[in-house]
Amino acid sequence: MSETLANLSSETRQFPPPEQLAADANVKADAYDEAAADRLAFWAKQAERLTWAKKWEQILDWSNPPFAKWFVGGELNIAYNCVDRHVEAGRGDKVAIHWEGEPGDTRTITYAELLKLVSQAANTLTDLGIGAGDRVAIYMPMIPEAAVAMLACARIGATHSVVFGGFSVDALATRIKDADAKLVITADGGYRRGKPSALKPTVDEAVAQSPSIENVLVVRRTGQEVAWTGKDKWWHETVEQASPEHKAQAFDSEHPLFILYTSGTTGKPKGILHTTGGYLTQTSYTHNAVFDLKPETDVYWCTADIGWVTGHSYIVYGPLSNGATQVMYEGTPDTPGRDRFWQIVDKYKVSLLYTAPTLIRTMMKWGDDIPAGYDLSSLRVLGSVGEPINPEAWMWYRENIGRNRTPIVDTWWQTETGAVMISPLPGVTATKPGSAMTALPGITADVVDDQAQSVPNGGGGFLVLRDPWPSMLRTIWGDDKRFIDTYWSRFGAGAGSSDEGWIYFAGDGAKKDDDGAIWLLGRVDDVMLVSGHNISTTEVESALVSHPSVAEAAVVGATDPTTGQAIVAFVIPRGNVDTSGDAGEQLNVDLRNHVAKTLGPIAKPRQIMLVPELPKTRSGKIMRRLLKDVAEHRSLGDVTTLQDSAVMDLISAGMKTTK
Ligand code: 6R9
Repeated sequence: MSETLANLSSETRQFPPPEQLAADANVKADAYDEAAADRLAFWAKQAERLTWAKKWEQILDWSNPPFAKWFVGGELNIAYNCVDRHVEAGRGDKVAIHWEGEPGDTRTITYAELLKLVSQAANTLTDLGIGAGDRVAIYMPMIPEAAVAMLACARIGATHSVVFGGFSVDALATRIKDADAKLVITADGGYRRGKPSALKPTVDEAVAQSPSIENVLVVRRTGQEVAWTGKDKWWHETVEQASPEHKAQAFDSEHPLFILYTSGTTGKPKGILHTTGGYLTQTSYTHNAVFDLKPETDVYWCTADIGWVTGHSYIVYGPLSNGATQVMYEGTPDTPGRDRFWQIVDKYKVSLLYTAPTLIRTMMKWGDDIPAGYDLSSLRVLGSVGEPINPEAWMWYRENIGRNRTPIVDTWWQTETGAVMISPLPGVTATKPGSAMTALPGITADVVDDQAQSVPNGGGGFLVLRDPWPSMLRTIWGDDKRFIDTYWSRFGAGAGSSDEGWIYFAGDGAKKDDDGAIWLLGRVDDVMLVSGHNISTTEVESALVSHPSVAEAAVVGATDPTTGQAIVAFVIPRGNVDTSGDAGEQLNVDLRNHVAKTLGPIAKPRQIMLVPELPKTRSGKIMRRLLKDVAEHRSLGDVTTLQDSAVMDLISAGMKTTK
């Protein structure tokens, strides 16, 4: 981006919070004033939500930026905070996890049972020679043992590194080696799309390349045949036989809790490091504030996978530290039928639902009549995370799932931020479809131009965070220089100017509307430069999705001899749309005109490809980089984080038949 990002769309709809919800809300409007008056005191108050073995001496040490220390000198145990203290307070019989396996098997785990499992697993890890500071790789399906494994590591001070259960041998081996992990915790497999899907063979191959691994702990989930090596131990022969007595020891507030790798667009994956006290403070606070969690009555469900940061912060650490009752689901949303999600909401009377735009758009594509067949009246707050949510998908979510009653919280954050940073508060904010609205209390977000100057309302540019926050990443594992270069060297003091503070560069484009609400516009690497205008992928995609024939869209800028870059769109038509022959040609023309009419002629795509699928990561983000390779007729770059590699063949085949 040379200057600022064009602001092409406008939105006038607005939805105030329901009156009763606003009156009963955990967090009210005064939280913003309180945090603005004294940000550090505000976060210290939130840290009091946790049980500390030793209180901190200093709230924030920022004397060596950008390396932050929060709650300096404090000591606590994360697992104690997520499990033991609820049992000690007499809530041992409360359900922690309603687990739903894909084939329909279920487990109900109370906090007392969770304490037993975590204690047994902690004892087993200790027996296997794992101690504080050691790294443990976790490569699991969505079963309760995944959460138990994470909590057991936290309990003994081992640093976990969860790797998505769908990643390849290479991806797993690279992550094991980068962190020098001593143990892998895995399973024989998990259920996906109605079938057992094996995990153990991938682990076997990765471990063969990774001399640091001493043991492999294997949960039996599917019962499928597995090869057995000298390093393997069954979970049911170790953990389930271990003593359920384990006393949690407190660790320093800055003790490393986990590493989670993000791929980024180039280079080797970055091991994002999170620590203890600040991370738990902010995940716990935001889970309570953003979802208005009432632990006694709410049933919460986050549909993310544990291998994504959303699973770490909003399945494991946030909800459990708050003593929530939650649903955890193993499988895919269309197994056995496309109504599985709504069946689960109805069955468990889910009141707080947290999911991703990619799923919402998929549900839109499948049709309104599917959710319409279910009683969704238990729902109270709906959340979205992972990508910008197009206004059209937001409205569909509100009308068809929230039945025009429930607030939507569009939560912007990253693996690096650890917890939600920008989001409405459900009892306070009048929301706008497609906007994450404003920074949460205690957070300072801004949109700046390339000189780090705040853009006026109505302007667009780069999203930045101006002040350190408790759950911020502490570094990139083993690479402090890359940490500084990637996040702190674009603007402010990190870029060498002495008169500006340290400014965190998020890598996202954003704009402020006339009221100062923030609209996320996609990764800055994806911004298209068309005839001298910086155009965001998000705005063009949202314009396409607002056409009744379109289910999903992804746009990229492809090199063009006249305009520098030209907009190329990949569009999935809705199920009932005729795309054969002339009808397809006509749709193509209509869609290009629709975008020109909605956003202006500058945003009119040069070319539209009708495709059956889009390439996505396992967390549902569209991989525009691969589409750009297709649009520019190059061979494909790194596809290791692609959810389904057959998709690219479908798209390339489609290219030959459409203009
Ligand atoms: C939590 C998570 C981070 C990137 C982030 C941004 C995109 C996430 C968003 C959103 C617009 C939202 N993103 N939430 N964009 N609106 N509500 O997704 O972490 O996997 O590290 O991805 O996702 O581009 O920079 P992570």
